Amino acid sequence: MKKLLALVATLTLVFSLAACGGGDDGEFAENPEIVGIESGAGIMAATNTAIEEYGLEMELLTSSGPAMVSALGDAIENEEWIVVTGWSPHYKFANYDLKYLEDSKGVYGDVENLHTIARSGLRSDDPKLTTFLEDFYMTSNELGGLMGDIASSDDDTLEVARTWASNNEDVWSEWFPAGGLDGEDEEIEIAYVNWAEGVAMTHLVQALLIDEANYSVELTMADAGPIFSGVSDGSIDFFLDAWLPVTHESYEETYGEDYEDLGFNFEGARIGLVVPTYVDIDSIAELNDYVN
Ligand code: PBE
Repeated sequence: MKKLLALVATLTLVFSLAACGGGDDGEFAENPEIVGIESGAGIMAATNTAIEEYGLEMELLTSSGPAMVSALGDAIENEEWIVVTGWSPHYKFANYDLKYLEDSKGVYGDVENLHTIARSGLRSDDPKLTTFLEDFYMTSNELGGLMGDIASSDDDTLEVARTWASNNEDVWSEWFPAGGLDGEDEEIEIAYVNWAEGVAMTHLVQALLIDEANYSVELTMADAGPIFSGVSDGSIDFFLDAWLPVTHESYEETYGEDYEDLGFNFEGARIGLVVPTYVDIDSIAELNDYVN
């Protein structure tokens, strides 16, 4: 009986191996989809282009940044194959062993920067705040540390940002103009999308503007489209998470004349399709070989 079971097991193994590379039972058979995020994200548009350009037989699932990370975590726990729309900076690379799939067609562009964009009137209304925002800049280690603290804590995000700020005064003190910044209780509207890097940067700036500069700060979470349009029509003061020149190119084309780009706050960002390292392929072009 044992021998028979062993034989069956061996045959099953042989058949499953044979199935890889185009059989009916590909490794993505359970999940023949790319786990995406919010529909307004540039990476979603890029992924639809990738599906066309590479002729991928996979659906793109619309979800959210946090839901994508939890789908990734669940799949990794079960060692299942999964492919997600991924980007860096992001704490998922610190928590899991992941890799970008090679993009030989260059659909996802090259490395890019995160920019701060502000409503056109902000500079004349509040030149010192504008200078602060121009000087706001984080290195990969700084932002990665803050994002990691937020991801691993159950505390309120603003409180985590406050704690980070109190431990990193040398980082942020340089952003304040000589003579300091006093908002005199002025109300500032900041918008952000539920993307980990933007959540982190936005709550840090909120903490600093409240605690160190006497502003009253309103945060609004929204999708990227309404945010770009809000910064253009002046209902939002600024947004810290504009990915340029590639990911948010279409928003820049539509709204770029109507807001002020205050320059980059982070260098070396990247988007693409991301898989756990145990997923045995290296490129987007290979995906179809493992779909049933
Ligand atoms: N992201 C994170 C965004 C920009 C920030 C890569 C998911 C996007 O694709 O629009």
